[in-house]
Order: sequence, then structure tokens, then C-alpha cells
Amino acid sequence: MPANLTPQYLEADKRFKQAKTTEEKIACLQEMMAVIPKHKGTEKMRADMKTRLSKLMKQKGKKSGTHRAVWYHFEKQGAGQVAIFGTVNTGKSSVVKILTGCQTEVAPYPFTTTIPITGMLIYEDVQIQLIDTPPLTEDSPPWLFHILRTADSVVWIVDVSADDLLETTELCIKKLQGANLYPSAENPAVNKKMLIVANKTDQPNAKFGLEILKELIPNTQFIEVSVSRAQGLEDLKTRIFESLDVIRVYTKPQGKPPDLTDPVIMKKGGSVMDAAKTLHKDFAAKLNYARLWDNDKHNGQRVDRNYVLKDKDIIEFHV
Ligand SMILES: Nc1nc2c(ncn2[C@@H]2O[C@H](COP(=O)(O)OP(=O)(O)OP(=O)(O)O)[C@@H](O)[C@H]2O)c(=O)[nH]1
Ligand SMILES: [Mg+2]
Repeated sequence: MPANLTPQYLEADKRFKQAKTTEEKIACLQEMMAVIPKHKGTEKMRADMKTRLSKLMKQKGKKSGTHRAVWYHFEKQGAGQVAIFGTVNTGKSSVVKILTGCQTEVAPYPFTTTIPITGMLIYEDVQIQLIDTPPLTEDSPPWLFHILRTADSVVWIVDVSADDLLETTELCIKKLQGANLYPSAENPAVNKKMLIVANKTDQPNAKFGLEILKELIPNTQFIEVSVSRAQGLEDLKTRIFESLDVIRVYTKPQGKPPDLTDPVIMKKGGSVMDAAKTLHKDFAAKLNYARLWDNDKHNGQRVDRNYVLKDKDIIEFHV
């Protein structure tokens, strides 16, 4: 039976083979165990990993004091990278799982997720990388904030049915402010792209929770979601795509129909010249003009190199 190993597994396996310290090996193995597909075909591999892990744990126990911190960093894939965060049990993994179909574990008890796990969300014709993270707590490790900082945007999952909504929201704000990811009195100009999801809206006390959230975080449009009932997910996907501030541009060879399957992804506000640069440096240097098709008034008209493109524009380059 094929094991169907995911890119994150293979990546962790590679790092495991190169790892020098016991701590690094343990971290890689834990990651591999968390992301390996759980079916019959991987049963033996999983058993082997367990044995190796327990041996490494024993080794580590013997030489404590040589502690080296674990660190996580993910190379960006697709149109952008979006980190999902929140306090315990709010439904972070449920969101990532339903949007990407990845193997992250969902459970009714807290601290289910112990390491970050990635999955790809397909939105129309683009792929967006989501990172599920362990719960944010009073003593979350520095790498969690590193992931939030380096992501193109972040999604805060709030459980609006939780009894401790007030405390957990205040905790998140405090920790985010400490990491300069949320505006504070000292630093009001933070501009991290952040979406806030009010999850578990299917619960009877969710309406009340939403009111509390509005008071704690005014002037914000929350995305109301119920993963259990699959409600609000289309809106969430659209808002995630929009949070990346990118546009899709399709290229068209001269005299042929455009390729509508593989858009060029570029920053909002980019020009014809920027699109050409994304394709090839030499190509950009030789660019003369382009023809444009859009949903508005262009139907093959000539536009110059500085023309600012919109999402879903089709361009034909002339060099
Ligand atoms: N009623 C209800 N329950 C939900 C919803 N979304 C998730 N849950 C449940 O909430 C519990 C926690 O879900 P997870 O996705 O594991 O939450 P998490 O935030 O990843 O949890 P940790 O990784 O432990 O921090 C599970 O029992 C889910 O089934 C929802 O929209 N409504
Ligand atoms: Mg989780």
C-alpha cells in the first residue's frame, strides 16, 4: 500500500536525517509522527518512529542541561502563507482541516496540537498555505510568534461559546501586543494583516459571546463561522484570499487563447512591467507593450508598461 507521504513529512524526514542534536531529532520525529497519514500502509513506519522517539527521549533525559531550543519555520508555498492561531480548543485545527483536508488532529480536549502543521487551501484557481499552530498560552514559545510574524496574514480563531472568552481574548491581545502584532498604547501603528473568526456560532450562548467580543475588539468585522455546521466557510476563504493583497493575472500567447489554469500571482498595485518581471527578468527588459482583456472595458486594447493590473486581468505581452 502506498504511504502517500506529504511534503511536510518529507521535509521533516530530511531535517531528521541531517539533525545533529538529540533535541533536533526529537522535534523532527514528533513533527513526522504528527503529519504522517494514519492508515494501514504507514503502520510499520509509525511503530518504528515511536520506538526511535522513546530511545531519543531516554538519551535526552540522561544528558539534560544541553538543552537546545526547538524552532519552526515554513517556506512559503502558493499565493501566500496564512497562520491560524488562538487559545486552546477554539477550533483552529478544525478550521485548517475543513479548509485544506490536511491531517491535523482535532479533539474535544485542550492542547491537541503540539507542533505547527501546514496544509494547502484551494481558493478558485490559487493555492494558499495555512499553518495550524498549537494553542496560544501564557508561555507560548518564541517560534509561535515568529510564525505569526513571518506569515503574510494571520487568522485568529475565537470560540465565542467559551465561558472564559473574556480572559482568553485579553490573554491573546496581551501576548500579541508583546510580540508587536497588535496595536498598543506604546505602539499604535502595528499593521499586521489579521482576520478574526468567531467560531462555534452554532452554540446557544454564541450570540452573547459575540457581543462580548465586539466590546473587547471594537470596529472590527468578525467572520462568523461554525465549522460543525460548515457555515461561513466560503466567506472565510474569500477573506483569507483578500487578506493576502494579491491579484491573479493570466497570460496569453499571441494569437492563442489565454491559459486560465495557472495565474501569475502578484502584489496588488502591480503594473504590466511587474507582471513581466515575475515571469522573467530578460523578458521584462525587452517588453514593448501589452494587450489587455478584462471584465470591464478592455478587449485586447494596447496598454503601456506602467498600466496597473487588476485581479483576473488577461495580458498578452509584445516584445
Ligand atoms: N460546537 C462546535 N464545536 C466545534 C466547532 N469547531 C470545532 N469544534 C470542536 O471543538 C473541539 C476543539 O477543536 P480543535 O479543532 O481540536 O481545536 P483547536 O483550537 O485546534 O484545539 P488545540 O489544538 O487543543 O488548541 C473539538 O471537539 C471540535 O469538534 C464548531 O464550529 N462548533
Ligand atoms: Mg489544534
